[in-house]
Amino acid sequence: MNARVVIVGTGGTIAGRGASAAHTATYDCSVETVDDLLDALPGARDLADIQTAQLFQTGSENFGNEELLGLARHVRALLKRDDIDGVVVTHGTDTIDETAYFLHLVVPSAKPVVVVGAMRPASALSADGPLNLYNAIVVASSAASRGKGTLVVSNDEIHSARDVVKTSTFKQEAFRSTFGPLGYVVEGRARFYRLVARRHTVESEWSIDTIQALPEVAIVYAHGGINRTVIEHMACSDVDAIVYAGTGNGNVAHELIDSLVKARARHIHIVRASRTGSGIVIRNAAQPDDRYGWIAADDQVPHKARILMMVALTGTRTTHALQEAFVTY
Ligand code: DAS
Repeated sequence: MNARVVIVGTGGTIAGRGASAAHTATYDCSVETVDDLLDALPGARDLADIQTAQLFQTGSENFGNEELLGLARHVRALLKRDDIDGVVVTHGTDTIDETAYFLHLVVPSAKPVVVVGAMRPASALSADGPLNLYNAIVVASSAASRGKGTLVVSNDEIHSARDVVKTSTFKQEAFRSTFGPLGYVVEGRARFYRLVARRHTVESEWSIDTIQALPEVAIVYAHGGINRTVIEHMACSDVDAIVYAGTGNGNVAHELIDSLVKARARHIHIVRASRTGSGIVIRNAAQPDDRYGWIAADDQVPHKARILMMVALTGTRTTHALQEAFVTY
């Protein structure tokens, strides 16, 4: 019996259309519906019994907390059904790594959830969307994908939502996982070679079933000559936490330390991450985190540290428990 898969459309370049086939980087985003994409995909209906749902139709740069919550609730409701075996989400690539990580943390199901996008619009020469979508259906239909957390499929690779990051504005090989992809999809077959060790989905302590709203977590990007006013403004706002995308090992310029310490005294959590894009931010190394009550982001890039922090703050406000989240997930 074929697997029963629902494809949830949210827009993005995968649903984009350009003025001509030569327009690979300038186009209207989020034009084609998920049914249009499926109808244009030869052999897709042989892979699985497919249903579709158009949840949003927007570029992923427009995703806010309401979209994250709405999508997670929708996916969760689908996966609770006995007549659904897996879900594919078509999504813009700009924030696909954030959305996938959110689903990975809050949707407590072992059934496969595969998030897929494209770097070229559907109308372009050598559009990557059709094969990416085909491969995503393959992965969502495969029993081998169960229990592996939310997956991102792109360019023949299967990435864990925990690790994957978008690293290029235009290249088809735009996605990278520090420790490599979990596997490949080749000629209609998902092949897995490794697993992530960190907790997710059914082992996660958080669930979209109980999350009503998400806290406000902002990111400040470090640069030479940075001025403290941005931190001081944030400290007077409604933010619950600041992820500081520091230089190197999450280093904080002398100019900012006092402002960040004062923000923490106002119950705003401070997470030290790194703007380098890879590596570990080590606790109490570059800064005395214990003394300041700050959190080190381990190996999460700033925009994914923000997702984890938002989710973790729904369950706890203690620095110790929040720090534990960064070494557990
Ligand atoms: N407009 C962007 C987005 O929706 C680009 C893309 O999908 O690749 O994320």
